[in-house]
Amino acid sequence: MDAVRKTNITIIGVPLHYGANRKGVDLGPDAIRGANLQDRLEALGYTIDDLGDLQVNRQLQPAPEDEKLKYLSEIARVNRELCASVSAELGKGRFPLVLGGDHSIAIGTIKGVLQHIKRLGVIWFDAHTDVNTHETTDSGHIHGMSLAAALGFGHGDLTSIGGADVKLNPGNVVIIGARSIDPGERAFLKARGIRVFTMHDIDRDGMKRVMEEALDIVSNGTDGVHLSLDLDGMDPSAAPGVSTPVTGGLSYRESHFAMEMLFERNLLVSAEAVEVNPMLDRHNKTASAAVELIGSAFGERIL
Ligand code: B3U
Ligand code: MN
Ligand code: MN
Repeated sequence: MDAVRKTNITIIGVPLHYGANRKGVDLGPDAIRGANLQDRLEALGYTIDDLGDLQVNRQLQPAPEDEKLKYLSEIARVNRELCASVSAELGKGRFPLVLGGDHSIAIGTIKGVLQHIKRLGVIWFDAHTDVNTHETTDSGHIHGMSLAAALGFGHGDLTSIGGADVKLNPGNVVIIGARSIDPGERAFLKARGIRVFTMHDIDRDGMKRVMEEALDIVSNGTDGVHLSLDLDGMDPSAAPGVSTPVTGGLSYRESHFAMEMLFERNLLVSAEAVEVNPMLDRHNKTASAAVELIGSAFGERIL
């Protein structure tokens, strides 16, 4: 599969907030568009087709507080549609760029990519690790379960999207920027041997060494790499408009350097930017950061 070098990008918006159980993340796609995503990518020489947004039911009754899979049926339905759309675009030889929405949409994106690229590497840029299931979650928020679901763990309505046997290999996944991991997630990550580069690792070794190792892992024995960019991976000073900010995150330059290194390896086949919440933002700073990071991942250079 010829990656990166794809010049035709399809933008798909997914205005979903139910996975975060917090209003505002559903405004993410338009906030990111409003930060001039298309112009920025066109200036780099890409051709863009924006499909607009998937339909999300905005009228759901609030989920019960103790529910462990809040809004499961709508989240599963939207992700099935997203999976089909991502798969169709890849089938046309285009690069799917998905705009969230909360991080539960990674299930649909990744399952869609896996229809074409069976051996897929994933870079999961995030303050969290999103490997809860309904059995380990405290919050019942499905955005904290999406990586587990893409690996084949969790509720059948999520793991069956795009085929229950279609799933990521844990050895091809890296998480970068983690600093908030639940006890059940820690056990999951250890049991499956998923490589997590925590903020501690980045402090100790620097982003250059971390990304070199991360890129070696995701490219080894794979046919392409997906970037799942949760903006809360950045420090809240650089990206304040996210649903669940966690202090002590990646700086603006560390984040950009990671994206620049990713571009240099020419591995990407798909990407998504998630958890931008303009209701909690200032001057669209977080959506702008998302667009700038995407720019770096697609080849933008300082000089
Ligand atoms: N691990 C917690 C918190 C969380 C996960 N992802 C986000 N927050 N954005 C949970 O709810 O599963
Ligand atoms: Mn996340
Ligand atoms: Mn997160």
